[in-house]
Amino acid sequence: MKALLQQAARLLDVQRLVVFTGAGMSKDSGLDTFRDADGVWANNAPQDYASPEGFRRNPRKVWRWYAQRRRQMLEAEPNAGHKAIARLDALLPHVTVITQNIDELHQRAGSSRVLELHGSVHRYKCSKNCRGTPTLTPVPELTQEEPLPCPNCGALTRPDVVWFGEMLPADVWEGAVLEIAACDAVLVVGTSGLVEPAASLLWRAKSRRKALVEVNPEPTLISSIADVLLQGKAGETVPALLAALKEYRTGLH
Ligand code: BJW
Repeated sequence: MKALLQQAARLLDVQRLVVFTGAGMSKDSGLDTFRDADGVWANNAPQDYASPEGFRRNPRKVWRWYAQRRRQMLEAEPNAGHKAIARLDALLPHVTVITQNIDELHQRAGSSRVLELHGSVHRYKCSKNCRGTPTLTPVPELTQEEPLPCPNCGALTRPDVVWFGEMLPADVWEGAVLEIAACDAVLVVGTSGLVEPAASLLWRAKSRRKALVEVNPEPTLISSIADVLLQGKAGETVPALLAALKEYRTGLH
């Protein structure tokens, strides 16, 4: 593992780094992934809880499910992996986190540039997209069990997250594409790489010859294009990688 960490550190000592994360990033904070055996989809069908059709069929059920997950996410703390990623801001000139997660744990750990591809559980919006809903909402309102009406048009509100069949927020997507084009290397942590168009960013990076380092306990679809696979948990392996990067930089001076 030491040699792999050193190899990864050499690849990540760059001017512009993208850190691309998925649900495995927050597993060591006690939050479930989606597709692992004990994951979110094991007991909850995605078409019922993460699709516009599911919300139309039973808005109350979906709202309650997100209220419960929101509480879990509020109670969770950033793990050592989130904190190590935040510390990269002080080590490298330009670090952008592109996350599929909706838990805001990167922001709470202190990362300064975070692009949320799939939104945030801590915001809500009008289900009819009338654009009258505030984007930032006080937490007490969001922990309530019944769907709130949109203050602008009266339609039901919904979590500001991206469900299957929905477009990603255009400004965030464009920002992510630009960051991938401009970066020198990508650190990928805790994603299966199964969900599009998010995963296509990694293939785009590869086709532009960016270095790719992956952290995951299991090989994934992305492992085939990674220059280095660090097989391990985010909460342990990312801090070890940060230490290796610091050591590598010290050796250079
Ligand atoms: C650890 C660990 C530890 C464990 N440490 N690691 C092209 C081809 C095929 C399908 C499509 C395609 N283009 C679009 C689609 C359809 C669809 C899609 O991708 N489907 C696939 C599943 C087949 N995509 C969409 O619908 C997207 N929209 C779209 O494409 O719009 C354009 C369009 C519109 C209309 C018509 C057609 C096209 C939207 C996708 C939205 C995804 N939303 C969700 C829910 C968000 C809200 C919520 O949280 O409730 O986002 S689904 C879920 O998956 C969530 C995640 O962000 C996302 C990715 O999952 P992630 O993070 O990778 O988690 P897992 O569980 O898959 O993996 C966890 C990993 O962690 C594993 O590898 C573990 O080993 C690892 N791990 N412990 C580190 N301790």
